[in-house]
Amino acid sequence: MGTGGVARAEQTASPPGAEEYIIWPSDGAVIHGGKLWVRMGLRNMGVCPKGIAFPNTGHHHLLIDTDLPALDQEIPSDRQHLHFGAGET
Ligand SMILES: [Cu+2]
Repeated sequence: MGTGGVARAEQTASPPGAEEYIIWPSDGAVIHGGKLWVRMGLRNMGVCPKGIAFPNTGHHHLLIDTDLPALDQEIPSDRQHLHFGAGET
């Protein structure tokens, strides 16, 4: 998806014990230079592309320096709301 689009927040439950976490950078880290790799982890759940109905899977949205939108609202797709709808990890 290009910039300026939106993604609908899906209302599906995570499986018991599912845990999403960020390995790097650490919470509160300040990154200078504008480019970085984010290392994400996921336990007890799988990743798949947006729109694929497969049990216990989903895809990532990474929010940077912004507040979490209301979960019943569309999630923007822009420089502060990165959408990994192809199932990128
Ligand atoms: Cu999405």
